[in-house]
Parts: sequence; structure tokens; C-alpha cells
Amino acid sequence: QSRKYLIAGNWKMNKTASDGVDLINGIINEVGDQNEVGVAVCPPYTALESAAEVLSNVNNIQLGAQNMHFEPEGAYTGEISATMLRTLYVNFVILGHSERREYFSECDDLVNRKVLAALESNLKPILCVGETLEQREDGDTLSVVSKQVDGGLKDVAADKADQVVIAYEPVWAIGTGKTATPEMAQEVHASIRKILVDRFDETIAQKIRIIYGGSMKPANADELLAQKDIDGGLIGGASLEAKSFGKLVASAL
Ligand code: 3PY
Repeated sequence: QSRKYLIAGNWKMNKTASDGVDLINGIINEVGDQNEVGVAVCPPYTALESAAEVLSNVNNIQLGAQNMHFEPEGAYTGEISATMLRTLYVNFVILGHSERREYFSECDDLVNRKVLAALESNLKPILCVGETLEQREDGDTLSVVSKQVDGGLKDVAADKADQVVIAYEPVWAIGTGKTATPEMAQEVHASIRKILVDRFDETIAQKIRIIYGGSMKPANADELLAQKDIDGGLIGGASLEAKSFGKLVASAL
């Protein structure tokens, strides 16, 4: 299969700048010089600059942010723009994580504006989608996910679509220790691929990485990553420790 896997660590609101440097040094050590799997770390904003410095001589680990505003600059107290992230050598930005949708009321329309702004600045959006437990139990998983994918990708030009990464993160599996079974995850990933075929075309859809998130850890990664449409992982807790994160990268090899 032609898609390069991506293992991205979502540190969430963890690690000071100096703790982040220690973690990244550990990760550099664990990951070695492999280049087959794409690797990214997404520290909090305050750790980005020192992370960029440590990674300046490392070409197989990229930097991501966890959010951004859609405007390039202006009176938006507390916000950070794509331009600002680019000056710190950031390549990826996580957008629409379920924690942002839930605690900060981010809706598809807002997430979409961010996706478009990120692409405009040559940042690769990691667009997060996923259903809650209630939605799954009501049989609404696929309709929820397709609404989020279509909403998030509105007006994304076909020639930029392969810059987007989609992260399927069932909300009930985030930070709960519960994981979707590989079959459950594959079913949703395949549906997302189909949405991408309908939205763009088969060739483009085959280039877009769809990664799984939600308590992915060394113990369950092999099975998940063996699924046809699972192209990597967005890693929460297991990304905060160099050994476990390194093992996840090894699982993707
Ligand atoms: C998790 O695994 O908990 C995540 O939310 C990754 O983004």
C-alpha cells in the first residue's frame, strides 16, 4: 500500500517546554533513523519553540500543534494563527479534536474554516472526527462521522486534499482505556474512504491518510495498524513516554 503511515503524538495539556525537550530527545533515540513511517509530535504551544530547536537537525520527526485560529492575525485574545505556527517549523495541526468540540463548542463550520486556513498556510490539518457512545448505541456512527468529514472538508480543493490527514477517534475510546475493535475501526475507516472517493475521486482518496485515535497503545496497535484503511495513529497517553511511543512507531513499520 502506497500511503506512508503517520504516528502522531497528541500531548494535550501536558509537558512544560523543558519536559518536552526531554521527551523529544527520548523519542529521537527510540525512533532512530527510520524514514518509512511518518512521525510527528504535537506539544502544547508553549513547548513548540524549544521542540523546534531540538528537531532542527532531525528530518524524520515533524512538529504539530493541537489547535489554531483561522485568521492570520488580529484581535483574538488567547489565539494563535497558522502563520505563527509556520514560523516555528510546525508542519501539522490537529483540528476539531473531540475535546475541543466538547469543551470549547467547536462545530464543523469552525473546524472547516481552520482546515482551509491551515491548508492556505501549507500546514497539514489532522481533522478529527468520531461519534460519542450514545451516538454509536443509537446506530448513528456513520451519519455522525460523514457529517463531520463533509463539514470539515467543505471547499477543500482537490489539489490540496492529499495534505489532509483524517483521524477517526471514537469519543468513547478517548482517555477511557477502551479501544474500538480493529473490525469496528476498519468499518468506519472504510466508510470515510468512501466519503473521500465521493467527494474527490478514487486516486485522491487512496492518497489521504486516515489514522486511528482513541487509546491506541503498544498492546493494541499491531492489530489496528494491520487493517487495510488504518494508516497510522493519533496517540494520546502512550505518546507521553518515549518507550511506548517508540514501540508504536515500530508497530507501524
Ligand atoms: C487519545 O488517544 O486519548 C486521543 O485523544 C488522541 O488524540
